[in-house]
Amino acid sequence: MNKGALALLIRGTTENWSGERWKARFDAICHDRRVVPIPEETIDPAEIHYAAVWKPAPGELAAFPNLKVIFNLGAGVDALLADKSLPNLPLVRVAVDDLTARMTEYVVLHVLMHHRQELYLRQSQREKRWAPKYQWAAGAISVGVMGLGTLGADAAAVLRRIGFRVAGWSRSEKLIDGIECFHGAAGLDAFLRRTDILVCLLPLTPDTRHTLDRDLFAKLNRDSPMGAPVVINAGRGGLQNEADVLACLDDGTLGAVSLDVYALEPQPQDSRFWSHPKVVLTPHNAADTDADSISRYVVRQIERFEAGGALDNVVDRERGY
Ligand code: NDP
Ligand code: OXD
Repeated sequence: MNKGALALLIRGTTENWSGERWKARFDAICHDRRVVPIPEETIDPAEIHYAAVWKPAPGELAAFPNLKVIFNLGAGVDALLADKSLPNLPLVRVAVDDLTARMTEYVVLHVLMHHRQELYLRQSQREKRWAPKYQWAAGAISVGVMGLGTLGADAAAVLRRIGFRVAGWSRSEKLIDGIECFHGAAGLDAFLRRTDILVCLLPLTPDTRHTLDRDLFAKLNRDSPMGAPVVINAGRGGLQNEADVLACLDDGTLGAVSLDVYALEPQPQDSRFWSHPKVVLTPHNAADTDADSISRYVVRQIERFEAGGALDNVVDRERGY
């Protein structure tokens, strides 16, 4: 009997999301299962049992009457859940070591960049100024990681290993060796008060939208050895109130930010984020999605599901992540 086909609905525009690349990777490991890029190929929609997607158009997934599982090819499912016609089927998100390691690289790079005063040092170099500033040790700096899930927990562990004082904040209570754990609304203020560098790796949900606002920034440690606190956001642009971010940089509530994600992507030419001296901008590439490891992850899950096993990393639609 024919195996149910796997539809690919990949609507990204960057090299990372090249449809041909993903199709080649899935073909190489799917053997006797058809891999069907939509809409290029014609197929009876009833033959599609699985869909691997990145930002499909609203309504596209509702066209497959025998769909059993939807695999989001990224970790964040906010764009997908915004589609009110999304079939009510198991939705699996990405959680693979490759993506986690890439995000940890980004977080460590940016925490160290601010900790080691790189913005100041590069400016001094441009001005040919030999003007070292005292460099405090990692152990003098408290990093707070918002979101202690797949990505946040790994970044926190590596920062801890480097020597930072690391805390994390999550929805549910956690116990992680070497990390001071806070949770829920009740734990937020204490978490913020001790934080010099705030790293945000939350998912974007109705509860987390615009969490990063003036009110929150004002609660970060005002006695930081760094002068003013720093914020690094690689979760989603919708987590930050962008007018507040800029105003808080201008009035000194924040010392600097590293932002990988924005409400509008790509950022428009007239955005102040491009040129603000206290902003380190990256174009939503903190953790690229690797077609090799993620196609293997999806196909492994399909095979296990067909053998009667459970799916991993199924999104809880009530929580939104
Ligand atoms: P997970 O689902 O594994 O972890 C999410 C974490 O956030 C959990 O610790 C969860 O708490 C916590 N959380 C969620 N809602 C709340 C809340 N209301 N209050 C407090 N804590 C909350 O996600 P990942 O770690 O895999 O990914 C996080 C996000 O990173 C993705 O959703 C995506 O948006 C973004 N991302 C960005 C990329 C980039 O290139 N910039 C690449 C990949 C992902 P609890 O543990 O209690 O459930
Ligand atoms: C993801 C992303 O969610 O690329 O994986 O942002």
